[in-house]
Amino acid sequence: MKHTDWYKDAIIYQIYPRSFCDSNNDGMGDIQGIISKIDYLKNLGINCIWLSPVYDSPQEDNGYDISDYYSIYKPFGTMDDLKELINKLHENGIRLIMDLVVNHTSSEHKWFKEALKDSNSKYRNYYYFKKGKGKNYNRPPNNWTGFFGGTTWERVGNSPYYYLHLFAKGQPDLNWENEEVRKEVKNILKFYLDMGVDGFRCDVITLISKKQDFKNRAPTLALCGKDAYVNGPRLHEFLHELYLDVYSNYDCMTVGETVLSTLNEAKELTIPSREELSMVFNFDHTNVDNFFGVKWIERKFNLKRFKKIFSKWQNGMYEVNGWNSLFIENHDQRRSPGRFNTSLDNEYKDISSKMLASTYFLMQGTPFIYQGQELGMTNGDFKTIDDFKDVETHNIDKMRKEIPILRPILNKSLFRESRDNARTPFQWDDSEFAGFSTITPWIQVNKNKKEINAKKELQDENSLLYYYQKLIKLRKEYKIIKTGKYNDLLPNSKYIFAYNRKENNEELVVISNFSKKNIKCKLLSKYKEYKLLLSNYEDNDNTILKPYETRILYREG
Ligand code: ISL
Repeated sequence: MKHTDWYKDAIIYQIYPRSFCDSNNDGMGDIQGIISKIDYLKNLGINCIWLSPVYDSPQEDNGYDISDYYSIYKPFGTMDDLKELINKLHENGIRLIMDLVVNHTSSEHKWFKEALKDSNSKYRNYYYFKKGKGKNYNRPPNNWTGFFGGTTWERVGNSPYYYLHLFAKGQPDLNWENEEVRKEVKNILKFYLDMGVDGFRCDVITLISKKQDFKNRAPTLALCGKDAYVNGPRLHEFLHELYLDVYSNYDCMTVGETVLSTLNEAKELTIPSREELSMVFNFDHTNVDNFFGVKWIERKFNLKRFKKIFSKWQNGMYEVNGWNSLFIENHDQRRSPGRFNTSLDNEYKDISSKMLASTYFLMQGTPFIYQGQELGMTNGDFKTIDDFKDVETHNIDKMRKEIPILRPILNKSLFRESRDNARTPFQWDDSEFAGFSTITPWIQVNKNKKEINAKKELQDENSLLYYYQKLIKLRKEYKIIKTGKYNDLLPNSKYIFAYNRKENNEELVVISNFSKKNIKCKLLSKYKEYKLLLSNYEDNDNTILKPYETRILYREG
């Protein structure tokens, strides 16, 4: 099978299955629900789906804790449902990539259960078990801290041993040093590729290789020990091995969730000749409004900083023929309306969302749309901590209660940053449960379902939904969006994000006003002869950009 780069033409829609569509009315989304919405997806124009985990799981982290890689979580459906989904998507020209979560398993996975039961079992070496320190081993093996707050070590009963978990307690880390573990991963990959899956979104893939010293690291405010477990010494070797033994035999793609990678590290992961990953997710731009990459510590949005990040990644990847993914939302981020200087006011909400959409969608890379983003869905309206379901939110709430110095910061950011903001049920219509289900869903429906829902937007030709449809059409029609060189046209402007994509004499220009003011812009007269491909306003002036105005302009070579 020839390994091609179809992913460069992909427009990927992320589905978070719990919250997309509930076909059997048990309050939780499922695979048949997705099948029932294929026409909606086709109409939007996307040609690939990233499906967040549907494998069997106790759901401590909504499926990112897998207890059996070879079966489907019952409330989501069966393996036959998954096969039906793949076939029906393929019949409609839509590919499917699965979420590959292999940095850790669930603590309910049979490997881990065996490892706990018998310290001589071969499965003990599938994970990291280390002796604690101090009298009675009552201190963890080292001072590393994890992604959901607190130590990365959980003691096994009263034994001297602790196991490593970079995420929740129920997510023990796999030991990739062990060749048997890598064989298991390859078998999982082959199983799904043979079934017809087109690739994988590789969860926290940059964490799979750990420095083996397991020593203390200098204390830090954010993640302590990250130099020991991010981009570890054997990361490239492991990924290349997967490529040679599995990926190269299929026409598939991989996108790595490369948390905490620098541009140079990410380049190495995606340069095609190195045969590791097809592309990467970097989070520099979603960290623009926090300090130290810690979302709980808010930082004022700054457009110049935002633009600088994009220039760096666009140009950096272009130079080495690497490949970016383009996104502004996912299941771990809060919703974008009201973020990145966009507006939540009725008057400008859709206009500014269209502006943000044009700006990120036409860069070089593969664009992703997270379910509901195309409607302008907003953060949930949670009132008390009990309204939240997310394990991270509850862990951080615990820290807030236990560590007084963190309280003022977390009081401000906990509700705003909770991942559940992006996980409320998809708003299909304005009925009681937003057409997602006929009974109370697993997490509350957003009150604004009356104003924001798919049914309404499908009837309004000026909706955000149709704007995304138009952007997708542009990407399919203008090859320069795939190949042209990126160039920031106004790096010093505080209000305008303007860039072009150039190849020979052909040029595509995107000009966006990230403010609520009318802004004078000299570029408008410079490009006045260019063809206007799309804008969020009907009349465009030659000198002034209206509030949140965006224009996409084009000149043939
Ligand atoms: O959401 C985050 C913290 O607020 C991120 O740091 C996130 O934990 C990180 O991007 C890794 O995310 C992925 O792996 C996690 C899972 O909980 C996330 O949903 C997934 O996207 C563990 O599998």
